[in-house]
Amino acid sequence: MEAVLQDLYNAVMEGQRDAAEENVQKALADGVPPGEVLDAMVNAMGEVGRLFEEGEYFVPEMLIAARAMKTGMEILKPRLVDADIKPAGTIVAGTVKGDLHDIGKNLVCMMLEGAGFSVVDLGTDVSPEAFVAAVKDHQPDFVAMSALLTTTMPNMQTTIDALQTAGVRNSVKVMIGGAPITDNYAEKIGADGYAPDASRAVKLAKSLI
Ligand code: B1M
Repeated sequence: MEAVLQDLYNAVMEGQRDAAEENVQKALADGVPPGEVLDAMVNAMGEVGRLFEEGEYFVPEMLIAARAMKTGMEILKPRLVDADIKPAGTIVAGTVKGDLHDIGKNLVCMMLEGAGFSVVDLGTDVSPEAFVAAVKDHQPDFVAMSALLTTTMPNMQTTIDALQTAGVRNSVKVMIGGAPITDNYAEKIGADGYAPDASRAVKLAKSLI
C-alpha cells in the first residue's frame, strides 16, 4: 500500500479526524484513484469492526473512527461521484415512531457508510408513513430500523405492515436492531435480519445484498 494510504488507514483506525482529512487531500493531490482512497478507509473501518467484536475496541473508539472516516468522506465524496463509483447499496434508516434514542442508530449508520453503503438517515421518531415515503423516494436496497424501548418495538411490525400495504415490502430487505431486539423477534415480525451491534449490521447488510 502507498505510504499515504497507510497513513490514512492508521488515521481512521485511531480516530484522528485531522489526519484523515489531510491524508485524503494528499492522496488525491498525488493522483491516487478515489476508489483506492475509499478502499483504505473502508478497510480501516472493517478492522475497527473486527476489533470491536473481539472486545479490543469499545463504542467510543468505534465512534471516533467512524467520525474520522466521515470527515475523510466529505472530501472524497465529490471525487467518487466524478469517478462514477457506485455505493455498495442504499439504506434508508431510522429509529421507529415514539422512540428518541439515536446513539446506536447513528453508530450503525456510520459503520454502514464506512463499509461503502449510501445511507439516508431519517432520524428518530420515524413514522411508518415516513419510512414508506422514503422507500418510494430513494428506492433503497434496505430499510434499517432501530428501537430501544419495549413500547416502541411493535412499531417495527407496523412499519413492515405499512411497507406491505404500500406494495414496496418486496423491493427492500428489512434489517432491525436495538437493545431489546432479538433474532426471534425479527423472525416473528417478518424482518429479513437482526444485528446485535453496528459491526454485525454491516456483515448482515453485506450478506443480504
Ligand atoms: Co433511554 N431507556 N429512555 N434515554 N436509555 C433505555 C433504553 C433503558 C433500557 C434504560 C433503563 O431503564 N435501564 C430504558 C428502556 C426500558 C425498556 O423499554 N425496557 C429507557 C427508558 C425507559 C427511557 C425513557 C422512557 C425514560 C423516561 O423518560 N422515563 C425515555 C424515552 C424517550 C423516548 O425515546 N421517547 C428515555 C430517554 C433517554 C434519553 C433521551 C435520556 C437518552 C437518549 C439520548 C439519545 O439517544 N440521543 C437515553 C439513553 C442514553 C438510554 C441508555 C442509557 C443508553 C442507550 C444508548 O445510547 N446505548 C439506555 C440504557 C442502556 O441501553 N444501557 C436507555 C449505547 C448505544 C451504542 O447502544 O442503542 O443499544 P444501543 O445500540 C447498539 C445496538 O443495540 C445495535 O447497534 C448499536 C451499536 O452497537 N443497534 C442496531 C441499535 N440500533 C440498531 C439498528 C440496526 C442494527 C443494530 O439495524 C439493522
